[in-house]
Amino acid sequence: MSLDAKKIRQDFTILDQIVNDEPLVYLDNAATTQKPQVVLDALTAYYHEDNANVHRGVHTLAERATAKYEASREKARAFINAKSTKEVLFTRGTTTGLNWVAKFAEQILQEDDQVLISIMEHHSNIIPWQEACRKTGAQLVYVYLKDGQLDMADLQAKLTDKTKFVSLAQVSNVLGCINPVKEIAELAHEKGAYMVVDGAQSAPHMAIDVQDLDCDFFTLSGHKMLAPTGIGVLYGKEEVLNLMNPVEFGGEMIDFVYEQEATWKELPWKFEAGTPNIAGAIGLGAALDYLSQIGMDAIHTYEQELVAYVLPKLQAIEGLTVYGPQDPSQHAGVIAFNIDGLHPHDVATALDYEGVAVRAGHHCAQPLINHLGISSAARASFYIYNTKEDCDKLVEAIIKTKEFFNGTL
Ligand code: 7TS
Repeated sequence: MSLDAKKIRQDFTILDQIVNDEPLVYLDNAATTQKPQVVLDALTAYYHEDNANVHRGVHTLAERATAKYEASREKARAFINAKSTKEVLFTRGTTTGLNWVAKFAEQILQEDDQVLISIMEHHSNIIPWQEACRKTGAQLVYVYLKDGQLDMADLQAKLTDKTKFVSLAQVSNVLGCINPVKEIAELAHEKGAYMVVDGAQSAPHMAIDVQDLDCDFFTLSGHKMLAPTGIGVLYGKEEVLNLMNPVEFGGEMIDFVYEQEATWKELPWKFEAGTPNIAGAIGLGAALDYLSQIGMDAIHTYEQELVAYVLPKLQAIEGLTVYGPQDPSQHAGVIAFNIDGLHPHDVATALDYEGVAVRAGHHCAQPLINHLGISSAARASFYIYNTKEDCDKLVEAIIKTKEFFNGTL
């Protein structure tokens, strides 16, 4: 079953605007998505009707705010099919989640241990590991690419008894490839390593079942899946979270505090020090309801249809290079590209003149960009409200841009 993007668009009034005299075509969804009216309404209703701190008061507003906040945790649990809400920690987003996991790694890693990541990782899945390795004397090892995708033979060669953590994006924010993280989790576990999945670019676009993936950790960012900024989820298996020390300390996360020591609350609250992003969590709950109503399988199928439509058109443009897998069926809705002789920033600026919003730069993946032998790339990324007309507009605008810079316009 496919979805009705034109109907969905009606829930996103921001899309209905003119930019540089052209109707807006928003293709920067890998950076952040727009928010549907139901999410904005959930935020407004919370602030209008229920605003209070959570887990503290016995008064009615505090109870309502707490109930809504915890109801969102249950929605997040169901969305990723975690066993229990104890395994669902609210964070600021993927970056925070990965930092917490890398802090846990500092408890485990010893000199000569290894952490295995890939060259396509976002900086959020590189720098926390660099820090953990620097502090413990462990080694950060990279898996490289084959045909624009993760090289599984390289991964298998580098996954050894020394490997204590494997941490990979399920979908690359530049290459758009989908990594077989379930298969890799099995390989990692055979070697006794923890499996960490960066789901920032996958959770918004496909059904996630952490029990089926059998990963130890999974991160997502609300703002990339219709929710507000500043809210995300770190999933961890209960038995693993029980081994993990809290990263932040303070109010909300304690049971008893004495002059020299304190005891922590149980999971998941022992990780959530301080007043949390209550409105953000409630907004995330509304976003997850909205996505679930459409259906994550329908979303995945629809985006694959868009990619199957637009990728060949882009590949057919002379001088245009698409990075990542060339086969549309293996390419998620993130398409990074360059045009011979044109700087991607100029391309993005020219596309903006046509109302088409894309991102240009290193996409917080400098090691990958270096590995590809380029300094930056332009990137179009799609979501549920994008249509084939948006794809046509992108292709037309790129051709116009090429002609403009070639002096033929
Ligand atoms: N991991 C991946 C794969 C990402 O794409 C991003 C954000 C992050 C982690 C970090 O997420 P955050 O919500 O904590 O910032 N990616 C991008 C991007 O591609 N363009 O802007 C942000």
